[in-house]
Amino acid sequence: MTLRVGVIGTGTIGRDHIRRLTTVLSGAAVVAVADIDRDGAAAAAPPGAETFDTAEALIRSDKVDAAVICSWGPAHEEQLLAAIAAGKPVFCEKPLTTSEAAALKVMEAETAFGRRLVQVGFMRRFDADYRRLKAVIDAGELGAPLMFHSVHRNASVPAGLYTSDMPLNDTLVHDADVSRWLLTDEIAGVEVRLPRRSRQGGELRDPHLVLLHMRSGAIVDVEISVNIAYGYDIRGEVSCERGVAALPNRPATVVSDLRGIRQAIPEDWRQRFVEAYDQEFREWIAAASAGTATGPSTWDGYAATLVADAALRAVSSGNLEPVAMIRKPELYDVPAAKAA
Ligand code: NAD
Ligand code: ISE
Repeated sequence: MTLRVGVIGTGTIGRDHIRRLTTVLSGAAVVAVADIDRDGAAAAAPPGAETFDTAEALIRSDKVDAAVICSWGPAHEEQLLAAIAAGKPVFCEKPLTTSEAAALKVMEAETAFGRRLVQVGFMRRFDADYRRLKAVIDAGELGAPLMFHSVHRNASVPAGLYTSDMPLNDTLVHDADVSRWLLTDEIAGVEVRLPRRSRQGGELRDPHLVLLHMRSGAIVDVEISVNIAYGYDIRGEVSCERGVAALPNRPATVVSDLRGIRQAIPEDWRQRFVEAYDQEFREWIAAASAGTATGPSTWDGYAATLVADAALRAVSSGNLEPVAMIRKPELYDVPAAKAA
């Protein structure tokens, strides 16, 4: 059976996901697209796919079995609620929502439905290097994880569109999610320090040094630099009681010439995580074809939203801001070892 997918939001990542669903992966076909920019949607539609005027019409259509949401964060809530109301599996790019209240609404709707329908786009959980790192920590030979050093560097972000809150509510959410997943822990509080401002981004607040205080007492330090010019550089190292485990340097051809010896660095997230996005969608297609969702859940999206909110409060207060989660609904109580 081929899963008939409708893609909402045909901007940068929407088009990249259409490409992978259409030309890389099997088991799915993009049969519908929608975007507030209708012409953009029509241009991105693969042959034979219908262009809808609204996301809601696409979700309700009998031609569509499952939806992929790649619109801007503030639009996710309404689109997720529409997919849950239609009982259709939905992949939603991060962030799940842009407010705690919205995340709770989505969670209430999904728990009332009674079956998981939502997978959130935290693709690092599908990256082979991160999966191997987690396997080492989970094996326990190195003892308990004490510190995680996470580095998240973007070569550049779109001037004007990417605002000063976004390093925390758009970019940090990946580090927050991967910290909870890698350490099998929850984030209890957030501190933010603002180093000297980089002149690369004009008035943009950048870089940030974020401290995530985990419930276990472990501490995660995160460097967020979004205009570092040289490339997209993601690093991670976990210090445990009896050793250290780190992401490897990415393999890249070694070029030797008049300028010396060098290796290319990925330009952006599309290059660095290409295999992770492919695997993320392989697993989504399998679950959605069975009418459900696995992998990062609404609960995980809610957790990341709370961390982003706390980080933004920490910028204003200069204090350690607490993260208070509601009790986890049973629907999301997957044994840690099974969670992607
Ligand atoms: P983009 O601006 O390139 O594209 C967003 C598209 O959504 C635009 O075409 C816009 O017209 C459309 N849109 C906005 N509101 C809409 C609505 N109500 N209905 C239909 N279409 C609507 O942005 P992007 O970089 O493609 O990011 C899209 C989403 O993907 C964001 O949530 C972003 O955080 C996320 N993202 C995730 C990753 C990742 O690594 N997982 C990487 C990039 C972006
Ligand atoms: C973008 O939306 C992503 O999700 C990327 O993975 C991240 O590195 C970037 O900073 C975000 O803007």
